[in-house]
Amino acid sequence: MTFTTKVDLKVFLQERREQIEAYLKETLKPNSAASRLWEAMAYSAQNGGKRLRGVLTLATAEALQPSDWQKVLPVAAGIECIHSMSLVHDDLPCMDDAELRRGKPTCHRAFDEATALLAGDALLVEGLALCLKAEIDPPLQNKTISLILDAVGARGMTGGQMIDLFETGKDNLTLSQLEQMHRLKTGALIKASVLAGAILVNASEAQKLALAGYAERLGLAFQIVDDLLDCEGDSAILGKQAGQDLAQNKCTYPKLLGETESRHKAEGLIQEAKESLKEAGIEFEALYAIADFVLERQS
Ligand code: GRG
Repeated sequence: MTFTTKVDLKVFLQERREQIEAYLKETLKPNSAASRLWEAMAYSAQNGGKRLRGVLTLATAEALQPSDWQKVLPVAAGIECIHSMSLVHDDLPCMDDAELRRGKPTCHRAFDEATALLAGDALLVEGLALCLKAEIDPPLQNKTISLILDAVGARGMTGGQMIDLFETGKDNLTLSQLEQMHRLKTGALIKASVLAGAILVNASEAQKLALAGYAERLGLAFQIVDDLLDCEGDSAILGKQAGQDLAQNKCTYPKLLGETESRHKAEGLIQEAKESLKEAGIEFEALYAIADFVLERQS
């Protein structure tokens, strides 16, 4: 697939997002038992969002296996459920106590705290169940699930969140500690999204290595841009309240490096991410275009 303009990427992203949305809509249909729980799950998982992680899974699979990538759709949707869970829990009063998410009241504000907690729990389980639905050889599926579990648990996102909650307010993180926290909190799931797409289509070790290099840099750049948007972004476009990092005295890239240097760092990482693909002969343009999107995004 060749993208000649940014419009092409927009169309690609839109199509892939719509495929994920349609899959989620079918899966998170209201259920008569515990209907309030299903409503809260659908409210939190079907409410927009860029679908970056799911699109990365699809694009990676398509890059390596252009004819048969659609079989990974359940995993892409599952990863988006897991990501939505992390946002619901992150927004809870005991964590970031956020009012807005994706332009709407957060789950606990729209429903209540207990419902939001349970909706997050159920989205996690539903997401993992979806990851088992792809029609893929069981050994590849097992590897994928194990990768995702590692990325989400104490060795990944949950560990990173713990460090964020209990360390970053202390104003004493070094750059490498900040980076380590974000590798876990944000980077691990982004990396797993890419590698899941690769494993599910039986990528070679060399391809997986190159894609890991791509995804690690992409994840870090994504977080730096996230920190910059919190400083410079517009709450209406962000769909959440800007300026929260400062209000909560969080340690961020702009705080440690300044805004200009932080942007340079993100640009350098995106360049390296693309080189990692190029060196391995992975030429699928969507992966390059997604890297640019991560840098240029406004929300
Ligand atoms: C219960 C196993 C378990 C884990 C929960 C709460 C938590 C542990 C982790 C929080 C992780 C977190 C919220 C990281 C922030 C990542 C981040 C920058 C999210 C924003 O992602 P976008 O911009 O969001 O892709 P959209 O809305 O576009 O999907």
